[in-house]
Amino acid sequence: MINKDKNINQKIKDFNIELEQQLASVSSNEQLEKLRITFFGRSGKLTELMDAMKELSLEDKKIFGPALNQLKKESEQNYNNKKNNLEQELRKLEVLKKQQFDVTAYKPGQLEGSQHVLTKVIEQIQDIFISMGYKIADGPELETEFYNFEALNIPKDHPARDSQDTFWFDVPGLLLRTQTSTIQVHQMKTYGAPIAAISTGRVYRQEATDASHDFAFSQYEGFFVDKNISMGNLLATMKTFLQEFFEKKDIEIRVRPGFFPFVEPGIEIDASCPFCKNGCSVCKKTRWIELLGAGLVHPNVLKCCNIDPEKHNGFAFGGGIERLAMIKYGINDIRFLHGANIDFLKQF
Ligand code: FA5
Repeated sequence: MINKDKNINQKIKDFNIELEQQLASVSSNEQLEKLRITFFGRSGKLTELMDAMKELSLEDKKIFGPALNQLKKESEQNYNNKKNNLEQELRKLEVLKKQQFDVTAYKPGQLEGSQHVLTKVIEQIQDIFISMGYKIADGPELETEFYNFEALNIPKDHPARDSQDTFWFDVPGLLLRTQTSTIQVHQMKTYGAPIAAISTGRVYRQEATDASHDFAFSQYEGFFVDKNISMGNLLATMKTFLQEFFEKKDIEIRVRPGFFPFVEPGIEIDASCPFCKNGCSVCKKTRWIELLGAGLVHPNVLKCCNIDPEKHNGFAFGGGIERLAMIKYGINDIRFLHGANIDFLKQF
């Protein structure tokens, strides 16, 4: 019995010393969990001691029972204190790490972001027109029937509405704009004449997708309203713009009559297809790619914007931004521009 007494007493002491030493060296949650299993787990050191109690006589149990209960209470308390302290320390470390995190640090070999080619083209368009004295204008993508059609001289029964199959909302009269020409109306209504502005943005049309068409694409729209503006001014502006944009590269341009209800007369400008000599899927075997529409602003549009067509007139033009990017950078499918293929995007 005496041997057993010494044995349990010694075991309690050893347990305490060992626990103290190991708790002091713990510095992570993983280490603390290992310690918990070793000392307080189902077959851990504390359970071993408790099991040893079962072997004792009733008399010895009375002596060692309270000592073991005290050991259990105190050791678990020590463990919990360590756990709380460790949690606080780790939290402090985490905060310190975040404070010291250098967002500007360069990691070699890291994939670098770059400007999307369409953003690049948008900036090039804006730069050219800013240099000609135009201001930048913007307008909403969610539009009303009035700004997308009526104000642009396209009345309810006009066939032009069929040609631009529209994404309509459940709310009557609301739609996704089919063209950025809506912006000229917003601008002229707000600022009157004279005005010269360039705008860019997304437009949406319910149409099938192919190498040169998508159902969502980007357009630019420019307009200049002042006094005595002529087709000559429009053609000179378009020539300057296209020469600057294509950096005077050998791109052939052709001008032909075109119909848009909001201009009179109207024209369309095409560029020779840079992808083929005898016709391909991008130019639909015509050798020409339609670049933009333009013309002198229709008097009805000016009137609708409270501008007197007897005093002021002007021109407007608008085209596809993807088309410009495709021709300038030799991209033969518009869908590349709307995808997220990193290898493709990295080239620009
Ligand atoms: C218009 O949208 C007129 N607002 C342009 C305009 C402005 C005319 C001002 C007169 C005065 P159109 O529907 O033709 O016109 O489209 C203009 C250009 O957008 C086209 O020349 C072409 O470059 C581009 N485009 C048209 N449909 C698509 C499409 N589905 N995907 C990509 N680009 C397109």
